[in-house]
Amino acid sequence: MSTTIPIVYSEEVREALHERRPVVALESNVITHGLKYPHNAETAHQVEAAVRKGGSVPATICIEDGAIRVGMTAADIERFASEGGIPKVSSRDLPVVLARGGRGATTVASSLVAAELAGIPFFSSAGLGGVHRGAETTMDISSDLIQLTRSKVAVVCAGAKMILDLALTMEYLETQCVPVIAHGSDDFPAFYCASSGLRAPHRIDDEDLIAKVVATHWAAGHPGGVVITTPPRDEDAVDPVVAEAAINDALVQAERDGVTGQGLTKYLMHAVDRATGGRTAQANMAVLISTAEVGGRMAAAYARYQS
Ligand code: PSU
Ligand code: MN
Repeated sequence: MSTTIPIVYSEEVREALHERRPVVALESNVITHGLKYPHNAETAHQVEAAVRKGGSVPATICIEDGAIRVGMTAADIERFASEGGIPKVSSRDLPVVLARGGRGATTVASSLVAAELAGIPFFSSAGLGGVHRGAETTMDISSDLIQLTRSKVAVVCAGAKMILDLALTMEYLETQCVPVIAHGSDDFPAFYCASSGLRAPHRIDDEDLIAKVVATHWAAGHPGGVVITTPPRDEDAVDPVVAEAAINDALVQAERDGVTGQGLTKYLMHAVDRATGGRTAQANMAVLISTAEVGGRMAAAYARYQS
């Protein structure tokens, strides 16, 4: 028996793909696990509006009734935002949740799987998962990075989450042959902050040239993605000294509470939000939105390049 993965498209996304108009895939784990209600629902809608402003059609992805939804409806977003207990589904969980007819919120990694299956070459989120601090003993490396080596999807983001070891994250991407292109800055951004202190291997401000780089990567036979970074806007960025202090405290708390595995990213992000009086959550929302607009422009540039 051959198995096909059920995919349910929203009308708008189906039409856009049919007419070869640009589409940007978006994750849903940030709705269920990243932000609190009702900010999560409001932000998800603002992210979609930002993709449109950039010139593309948004396709927020989730799993419902054992099918991949590509293009969540407003009702889907409200349900995911307000109901507790919807599981985080990363790549390793995807076949189990689909085969069981279950539901879940997709991470960057599983959203990339879904985007490629749906024929969407661009994805946007605020920050990638990456190599965690202390990974030399815990081996905690986000499957977001591994999936980038396996799915032909370009990812537009404000770098990787600052709670991570960003130098090791960059090393990993280099080792795994994933191109990193910085748009609008010399450095790899740190999600809440404009710079991680690490220089990006390439800076390209011309969006049409970035589209050509993505097309060239795939023409050369690479089976994976490309990371395109865009820094947070000055008015949204958090003071790096404040963020770093909060992260260090959060790491100590996580160790004390024995938090490891798939719950760690959420635990750390929320601890940092509390320590900064919500400042980082605010930045997270703003960066999701500003990044989505850039993602919309990049996907549009890629569609122009392809035509
Ligand atoms: N928690 C948040 N915001 C997020 C995530 C978790 O406050 O954005 C996410 C993203 O969905 C990302 C995932 O893909 O966490 C990475 O998790 P892990 O480090 O467990 O791979
Ligand atoms: Mn992990």
